Amino acid sequence: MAETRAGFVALLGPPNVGKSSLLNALLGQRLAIVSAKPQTTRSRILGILPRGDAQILFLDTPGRHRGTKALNTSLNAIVDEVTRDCDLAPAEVGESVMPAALAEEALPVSARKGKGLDALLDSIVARLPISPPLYGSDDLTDRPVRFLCAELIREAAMGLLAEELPHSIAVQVLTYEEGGSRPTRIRADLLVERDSQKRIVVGQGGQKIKQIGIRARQSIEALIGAKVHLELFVKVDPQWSKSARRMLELGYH
Ligand SMILES: Nc1nc2c(ncn2[C@@H]2O[C@H](COP(=O)(O)OP(=O)(O)OP(=O)(O)O)[C@@H](O)[C@H]2O)c(=O)[nH]1
Ligand SMILES: [Mg+2]
Repeated sequence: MAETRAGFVALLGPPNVGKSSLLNALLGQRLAIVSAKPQTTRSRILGILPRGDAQILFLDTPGRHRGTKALNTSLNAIVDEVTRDCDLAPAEVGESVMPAALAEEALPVSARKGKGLDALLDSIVARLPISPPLYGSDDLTDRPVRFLCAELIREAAMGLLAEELPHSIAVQVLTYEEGGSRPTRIRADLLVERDSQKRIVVGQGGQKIKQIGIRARQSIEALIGAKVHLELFVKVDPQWSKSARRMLELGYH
């Protein structure tokens, strides 16, 4: 029997350097959300890639950053945990992201142009432990589809809102009902921390939340391959980024 390999490969690095973009490029699928603003990723995102006889288990992580809010502490704890538990991690975490211990060996990659990805994957596979596959052959991630939908809604909001506000936003999917021949019906809360933020997210005459809804619906339809009816509600929840329990409920753990 052919020798199979499988292992966890961490994507580690400072905020906003392109870790999630690289994950998506390597998977050939938009799994992790991306934005031009730092602190986009808020949890460990597993992306499963079969390659020949190997199974690469990528772990996208939040960028390590300073800050003492419960959210920052919890994000850094995720980075520590993944660093400790993975089979391969960057030899040196600097400005660039290198998801493998490639001592002295540097591989130029571009997530945007899709350059260098094959060489990187070959290099990773060669370093994975001998192991049977750890997940099903069709699995893409361990996250439920409603979490991925919540993330796509947050991505749309991050893209359409100015500088500071995105960090105050969280999304919770309330209902997810597959409709058979009818559109999948999704209702979600878009949480902010203050009333003033709610006004900005709703926008004049509800224009901003309408734009967020349209963009998010298109991304979700592309993900699940079905028509979607999306309803968004903007709510003030001053506690979400201060409470560990609340963050767990939101899937940021
Ligand atoms: N030109 C170029 N831009 C890139 C590339 N990869 C990512 N970017 C851009 O860099 C920005 C950050 O990308 P993300 O993938 O969200 O970065 P991240 O490291 O996951 O960020 P955090 O989750 O906030 O730590 C986005 O605007 C991307 O479009 C690349 O290969 N080339
Ligand atoms: Mg990210």
